Amino acid sequence: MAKLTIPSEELMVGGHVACPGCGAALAMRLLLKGLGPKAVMVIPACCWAVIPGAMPGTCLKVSTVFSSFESTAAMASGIKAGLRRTGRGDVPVVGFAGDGGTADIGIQALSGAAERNEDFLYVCYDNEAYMNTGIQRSGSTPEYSWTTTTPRGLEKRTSKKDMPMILDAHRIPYVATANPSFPEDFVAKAKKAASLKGTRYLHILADCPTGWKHDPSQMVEVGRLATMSHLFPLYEIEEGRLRITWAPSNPVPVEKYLRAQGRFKDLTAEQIEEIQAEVKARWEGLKAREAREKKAVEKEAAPPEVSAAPTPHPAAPVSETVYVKPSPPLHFP
Ligand SMILES: Cc1ncc(C[n+]2csc(CCOP(=O)(O)OP(=O)(O)O)c2C)c(N)n1
Ligand code: SF4
Ligand SMILES: [Mg+2]
Repeated sequence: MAKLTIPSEELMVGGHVACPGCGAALAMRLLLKGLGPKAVMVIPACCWAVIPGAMPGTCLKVSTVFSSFESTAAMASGIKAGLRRTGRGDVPVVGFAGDGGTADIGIQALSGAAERNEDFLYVCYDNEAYMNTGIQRSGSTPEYSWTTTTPRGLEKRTSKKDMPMILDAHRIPYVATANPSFPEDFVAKAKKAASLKGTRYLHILADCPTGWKHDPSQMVEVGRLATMSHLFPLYEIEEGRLRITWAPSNPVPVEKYLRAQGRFKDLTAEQIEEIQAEVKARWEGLKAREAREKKAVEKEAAPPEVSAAPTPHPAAPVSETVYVKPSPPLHFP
């Protein structure tokens, strides 16, 4: 019998108020299984600021701090510094934001924190639009997608920002993609990310039946098609070295994924062909990079007569905030 690798402990319990079939809800449930009960979540304005339920109730059994939309990474950096200062540096701090809060409005704080290699995990659950405020397009909305601000006939005409690769360009210790439709791979990456130091980034494809326009019962299947078609590949980049963690040997046509969703209802055959060609080119780029980096590592491990290959990018030092000794407290009468 196959051994189950996903912990049975539930850190997200009943009572959440997400729509039926919400991929972001499943993503949080799986993520917490990988992180464990000590995690402190920092959540900005997004669906997940609402999903836990009305105060004082919450479906989350971990500490949660709500940040302003743009400051998730800054707040996570500060919380981690405070925990370190008070001798609790082992507590994992996790920013958990939507694609709007990551690719658009929070990108400055995230980029700054990643450049300093602040010690936290940042998770973007990417439902490819500003869902909480009514399905407006974000920088992560894919080309030709319908949203309320890219209506029929005026669908989005620019590509989705490639956030994992943008974070990889910051040379942080760990970047990975994950998909709740592949739970073992998902939880393994959450666990690994939690075990590392420095800035770690997890990019999750989070189906939103409300905005993607399909029946909620199809959430897991639509997510599967995203990876089965190579449109959302599963990979991780550890210390600059990319590894594809799971891939189908026979990808399904990307049309199957697109046709399963109302937001792509009006796509023409030519547009689908264009998307298919782009998916193929990106996939081949990933495969080529994986092969190149594997070869470099093998060369490095070879006996000394083989010329030493350059190591993948060196890890930046983990940011340790320098503290100025506080001056004695002021006493007011
Ligand atoms: C500075 C600021 N601008 C706008 C808003 C309004 N707002 C709240 S949630 C949200 C959408 C968030 O989108 P995303 O980050 O993709 O998360 P999702 O809602 O899709 O889960 C917006 C625009 C806000 N709260 N603060
Ligand atoms: S709008 Fe989408 S992301 Fe938000 S709770 Fe509903 S299904 Fe989830
Ligand atoms: Mg979103």
